Amino acid sequence: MAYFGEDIGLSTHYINWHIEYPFWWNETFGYQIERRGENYFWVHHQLVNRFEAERISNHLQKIEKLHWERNLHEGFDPHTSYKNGNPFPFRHDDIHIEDVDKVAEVRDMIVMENRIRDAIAHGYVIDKEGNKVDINNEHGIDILGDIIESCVYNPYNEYYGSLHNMGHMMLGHQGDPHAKYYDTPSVLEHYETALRDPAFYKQHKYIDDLFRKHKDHLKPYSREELLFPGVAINNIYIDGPLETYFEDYEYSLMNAMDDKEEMKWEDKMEISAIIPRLRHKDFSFNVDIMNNNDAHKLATIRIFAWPHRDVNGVIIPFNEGRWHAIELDKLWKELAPGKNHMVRKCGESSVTVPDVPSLKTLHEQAEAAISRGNQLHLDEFVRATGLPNRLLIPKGNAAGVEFKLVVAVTDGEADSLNDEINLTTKFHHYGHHGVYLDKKPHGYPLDRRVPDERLFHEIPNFGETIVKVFNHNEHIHHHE
Ligand SMILES: [Cu+2]
Repeated sequence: MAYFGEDIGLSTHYINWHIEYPFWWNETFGYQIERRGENYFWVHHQLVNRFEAERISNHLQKIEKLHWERNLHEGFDPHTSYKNGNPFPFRHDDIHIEDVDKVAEVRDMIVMENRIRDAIAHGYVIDKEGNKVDINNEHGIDILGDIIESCVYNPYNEYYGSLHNMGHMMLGHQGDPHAKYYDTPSVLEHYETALRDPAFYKQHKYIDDLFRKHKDHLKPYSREELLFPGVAINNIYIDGPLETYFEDYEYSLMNAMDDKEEMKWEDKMEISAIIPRLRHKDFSFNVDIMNNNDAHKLATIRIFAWPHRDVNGVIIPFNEGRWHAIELDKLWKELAPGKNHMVRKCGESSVTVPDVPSLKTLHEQAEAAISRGNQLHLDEFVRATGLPNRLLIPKGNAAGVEFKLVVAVTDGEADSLNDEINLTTKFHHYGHHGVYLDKKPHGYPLDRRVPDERLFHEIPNFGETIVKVFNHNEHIHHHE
């Protein structure tokens, strides 16, 4: 499973998301970030779901969520040190979670958790002035996210604390809670490295569970809300293999080298690392959509998948699976009257981005552009918050891992925030400068509980099929 947590592109996604959505952001910086708390929920929800899908691919049980009063089974040694030579703290297996000096007591964490659980059960939070703020609505997840992380938008920081940020510090220092040997921040306290520690996924599964409790309080979507009149999906299929493989990837480390005067590097000396990373072969999503209206219709097309079976081969029920869905793509498409055939290439997925080139590559491209008198084009790297496209589909395995692929075609006119997105092909998945372009909640229409799955099967503008993802232990080596 290290290929997932140690993937440089995945950590780049995570840090870029945090740069776009800093927890310390407030209006004095120029704009308000819309749906900040919901976005926080969604980015972590997707990481947890993707991690679980990778675990199933590797025949592993699902993640056990964190429990403050139980032992933490997974240890972690980051094998990493700071520039001044101080090592990052490590943690043994099976430790009993303890109070951490200058951070918090275990009891504090439990109290914070219980206050949040109370708020969810009541359906409201309390702000600093003692007012009740209703959260049993579409925007409640925003307030809950602000409270759990917590960010500056937290309505009552002193009361609800900071379950997530403080939790990271608590877990990160369990190897040495009284700072006898280490007083350096742990991997969990840096966005660049947090995804490496398995405790990250345990803590986020625990937080995800709180969000689910809240979402389960909301009224399920009705047939009327879900229908897109006159529009039907006739067929869904994948063109090309759903197959992953590993490749060796050479990454220049020149930007990480000590460049102090006394370090005399030979000219043209190069240092790089070769790391295996996951990729997938090319495929495309194909959807036949019928538009029985006389007019053109703008449609939002939402593509999700979840593991069809658990690690024991038991089919995951619809209402459970939909919570574990990974988002594969979201796009807008103009439907002509009559039959429409949509082909969407895997590389176009709006939830993903290309890998950022190394500093060395950027340097070379810049030099080349200057010598030719050209502009340097880096447009494809502008929307940096997405997941690496290489990780669009989970690894799968030799026998093939079954996924339920769900496509929902909804009314684009009603869903989109402005006309601009209808024209642009570049959709900023996590919003752009604080504005989020899709009016529907993240994960719609699978974000709320589905008491009777027949409703979903009967909606003509929704469709589903089963696909298999393979990995035949193929590894493309770097050396000849
Ligand atoms: Cu976190």
